[in-house]
Amino acid sequence: MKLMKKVLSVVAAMALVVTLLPVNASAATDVIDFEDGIIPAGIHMAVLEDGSPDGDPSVLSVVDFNGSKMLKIDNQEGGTSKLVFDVPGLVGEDAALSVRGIQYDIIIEQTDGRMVEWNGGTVAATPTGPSGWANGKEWEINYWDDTVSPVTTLSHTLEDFFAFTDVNNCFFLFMNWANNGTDMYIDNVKLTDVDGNAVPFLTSAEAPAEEVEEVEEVEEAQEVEEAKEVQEVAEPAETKEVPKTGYQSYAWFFLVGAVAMLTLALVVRKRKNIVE
Ligand SMILES: [Ca+2]
Ligand SMILES: [Ca+2]
Repeated sequence: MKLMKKVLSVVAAMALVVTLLPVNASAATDVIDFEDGIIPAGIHMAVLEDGSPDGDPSVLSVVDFNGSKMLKIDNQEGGTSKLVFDVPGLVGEDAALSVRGIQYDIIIEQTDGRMVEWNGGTVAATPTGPSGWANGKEWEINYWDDTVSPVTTLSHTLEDFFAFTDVNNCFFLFMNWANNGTDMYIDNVKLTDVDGNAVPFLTSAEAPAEEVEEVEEVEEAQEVEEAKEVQEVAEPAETKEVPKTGYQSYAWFFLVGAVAMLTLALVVRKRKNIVE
């Protein structure tokens, strides 16, 4: 019974490691590509103080478009769509004031049969500087060849004078002033510091915190030897370059092997008991 208990505890610990791997692998990232289907809490449509939409009541969702998952801004009433990138919500309060630049890809789609025609507004208006509208660099896509525009990369870097100074007032605001009912698709969002280096997003900030707690419990509950096994398997997850599927198949292979060996040990011991 003691051996069986040990087998079960090791299997449980290793199964936890396997479920932990994808979470660790996506804990920090330099780009939001929406491939996980999630809209980060720091990205939302602008609202007025009473909570009603500021501009068009556009609806956000993650959709498959142009061969990738993208954030769709579904314009509802032909008004100005205003999308907020809340910097502390995306990179955490500690890193927020180090952010100076934003970049993302955009596609415009006209769904009423017309061409894309003229679309434009601000890449990233900010609450810093003399005027919230004037601070952001303007963009325009003037496309009359199709109902869907080619991918355009928009970027804006704040001059020193416009740098964020208040973590409670720290965001980039995208706007489309076309007011012609076009929908927008956003992808590959990046934030950079004053030197142009990526500031990592905290997209899975809540999930890893819960998982780490579980690991601590496991380590306390298990014997030192078993805790070592958990660490040995968990280490490769810190190396970003290896694909997730690689970790998972490796970990599952390890798990299956360990179960087989421990079961064999149990059987041998039982047979030994019978012989005795
Ligand atoms: Ca994508
Ligand atoms: Ca629409």
